[in-house]
Amino acid sequence: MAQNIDKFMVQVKEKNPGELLFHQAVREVLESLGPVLDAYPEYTEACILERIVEPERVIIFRVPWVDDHGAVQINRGFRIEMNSAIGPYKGGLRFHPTVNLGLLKFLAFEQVFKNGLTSLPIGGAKGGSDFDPKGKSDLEVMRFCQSFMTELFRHIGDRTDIPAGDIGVGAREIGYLFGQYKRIANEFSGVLTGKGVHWGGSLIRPESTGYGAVYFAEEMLKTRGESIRGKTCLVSGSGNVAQYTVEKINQLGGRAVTLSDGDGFIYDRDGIDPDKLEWAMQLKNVRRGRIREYAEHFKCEYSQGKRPWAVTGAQCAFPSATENEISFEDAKRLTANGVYVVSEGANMPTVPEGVRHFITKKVLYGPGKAANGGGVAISGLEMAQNAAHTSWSRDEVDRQLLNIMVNTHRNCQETAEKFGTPGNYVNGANIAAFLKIARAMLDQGIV
Ligand code: NDP
Ligand code: 2IT
Repeated sequence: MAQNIDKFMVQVKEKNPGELLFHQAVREVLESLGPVLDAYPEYTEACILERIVEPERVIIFRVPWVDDHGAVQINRGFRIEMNSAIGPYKGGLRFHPTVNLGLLKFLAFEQVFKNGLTSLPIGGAKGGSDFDPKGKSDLEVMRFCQSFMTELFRHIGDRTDIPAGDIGVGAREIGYLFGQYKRIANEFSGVLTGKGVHWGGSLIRPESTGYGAVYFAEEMLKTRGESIRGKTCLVSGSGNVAQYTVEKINQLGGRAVTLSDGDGFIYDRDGIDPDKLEWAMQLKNVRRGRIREYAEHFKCEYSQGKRPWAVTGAQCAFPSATENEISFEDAKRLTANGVYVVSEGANMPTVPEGVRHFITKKVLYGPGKAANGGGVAISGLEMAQNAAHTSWSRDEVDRQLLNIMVNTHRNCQETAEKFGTPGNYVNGANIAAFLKIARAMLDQGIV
């Protein structure tokens, strides 16, 4: 199988030159699939692998806008419609200067598998722009979003492709994007998720990714008769996912001690309690400041230019910032310092050598496509509520979120066992998702 993977990867690299993150994501999935392809030769005959790595459609477009000084700015917009075998394209939009075709193809590829694990009828997509919302005024962000949607609107729809948020795209951006869609399409529909709760959004959608990553950790801990209660947790990032990860850790009796952003991290050894978290949310979501200010305000440690993985005394880690933020060295340091639970709120935050290290060390390691699926799952429930012209209570949505995370965990656990690698959630997630999507692709013929 290793030889076959190498051969397959040569083709993937030739067809997608320079897209290193995409190569990394594809290789990781392939490394899980050997036993499945042996058991089901029909998938090889039907070229499912060759098809699953090829986006169904890629849209790239110019996004011109005018800044507050009257200067013309040009960004690039993308939407990768990766796979619609089990439902309409679904996945977030990322606005960040590092956005390019390869980055979004990796995220779209991950999304296909993640969405397959939620049990909901949603295909996979990702999009975004190299636009940086940081340091821009609200009006600049609005003008950018309006220009972006003026092209994107013709490609999306509530039964075709339903974008949502990701890095740099939160409630403010979704509002501006929705406003422009409604204006030019002349329809009020569930074409985006993550909408405001007063105009079609779902309760718990903002909380869902972070809450879900903690629910997933709790399920992994249960397999050893343990829970989050009393555990010390390292959290990276300080955006949407990180904030609600900390909130749920607090609710379940754990203690989160770190938060970070692109500049550095804070270490609050007393714990980021609900009042401090509320302050951090104001800082990041309203004042749009830097995490350094938390350390100044609460008089705790701040490390410039570093990530929180060398902090000692923790048992759990929740990477919730960005891809490849846990290096091999970080992974080794984490386990040496006693961390034995890693639940990924971010997409692909651990480098491949780090993932292998966690698995060898029998860490309870929940890969992003399983552990952070709560966000897109509640997006799926937002679509269901919109389609039925109704809205469910907070408790109802949270109950469904917990249920989905428990089922995702069980599905990954049972699949890993069935295919001979008990406790390996990477294999469990990749195989369970692949089987679901591959079967649907086979049923639908050569498309
Ligand atoms: P936000 O924009 O709300 O927050 C992102 C956080 O990560 C910020 O603290 C940001 O710091 C930090 N960050 C971003 N890029 C980098 C970088 N290159 N290096 C260091 N820090 C960085 O995004 P989200 O919280 O929504 O997303 C975080 C992760 O979770 C991403 O991997 C995303 O794909 C994933 N995810 C998000 C879901 C969602 O529903 N929102 C669902 C599932 C996964 P700074 O302010 O300095 O940029
Ligand atoms: O990575 C992700 O799963 C997201 N950014 C959320 C996607 C969605 O459609 O809610």
